Amino acid sequence: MEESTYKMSDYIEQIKQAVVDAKHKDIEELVKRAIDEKTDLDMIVNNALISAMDIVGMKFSDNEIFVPEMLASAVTMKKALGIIKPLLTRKDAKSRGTIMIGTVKGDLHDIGKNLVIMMLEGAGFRIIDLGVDLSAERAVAAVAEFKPDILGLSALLTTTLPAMEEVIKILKTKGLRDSVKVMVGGAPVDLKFAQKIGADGYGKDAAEAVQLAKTLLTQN
Ligand code: B1M
Repeated sequence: MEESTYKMSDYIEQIKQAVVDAKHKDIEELVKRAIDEKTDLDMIVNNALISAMDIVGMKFSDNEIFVPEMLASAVTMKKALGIIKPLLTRKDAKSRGTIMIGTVKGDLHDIGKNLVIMMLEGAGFRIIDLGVDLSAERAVAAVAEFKPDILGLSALLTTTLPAMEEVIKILKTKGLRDSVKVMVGGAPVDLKFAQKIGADGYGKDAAEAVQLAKTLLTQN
């Protein structure tokens, strides 16, 4: 018992460090081993991977690392998520509804969005991924074409926050605002901002995004 507890925290620490150090060649093997040893998936995601990106962000703010290193850590994290994704998503369940989701214009950060997608898929939602650098025009055209139940918008840069409001404005202009719920998220987003721009809800993290999506769909 003690040995397995030790092993689990050891794996968490090793995975976290491997992402911080951008050990992209080793990460998949390490994550597979941790999973084989029954390390908790939530702990791998939250305590190892997301914690690692927080450290990377701090190092970047302190000028200890620069964009290439930050990118290499992001690549490493994506490889780790690639191993975890099939274990979180279910293919059997009947769809709870369709969610279209993208990172707004000017913003290339997609790890958080992809994690939110993984959790939503795991909860039984059908996802249409609109990728990154999503212009308001493209988002609104996609809503008109695919008629999702929810449009999810992600932003990681304070400079790209106004792009979320732009999407909502154009939805209104085109008469589509009442046809779709809009949920927003990302590190610089908070509830106050979501309310200010007229979004239907805000998710702090992937777990909250799933809860919010379920709630929004019961309001239909
Ligand atoms: Co960038 N970057 N980055 N970056 N980057 C941040 C965001 C930053 C905080 C780093 C820092 O300074 N400490 C900073 C932003 C400062 C600010 O605006 N206040 C920053 C900067 C400045 C930049 C550049 C401008 C750097 C430069 O070029 N000088 C540049 C911008 C490029 C662009 O987008 N146009 C840039 C580039 C990059 C890379 C490309 C190198 C890489 C991204 C790779 C990729 O995503 N494919 C990168 C990375 C990796 C980061 C950090 C280190 C990590 C982001 C991440 O993946 N976090 C980040 C620092 C940090 O966040 N600590 C930083 C892990 C992820 C799981 O969390 O995305 O927050 P997060 O998602 C969470 C929640 O926010 C929420 O759920 C997720 C899961 O819990 N969530 C939602 C997210 N979307 C949601 C949607 C929802 C609901 C919840 O509903 C729809």
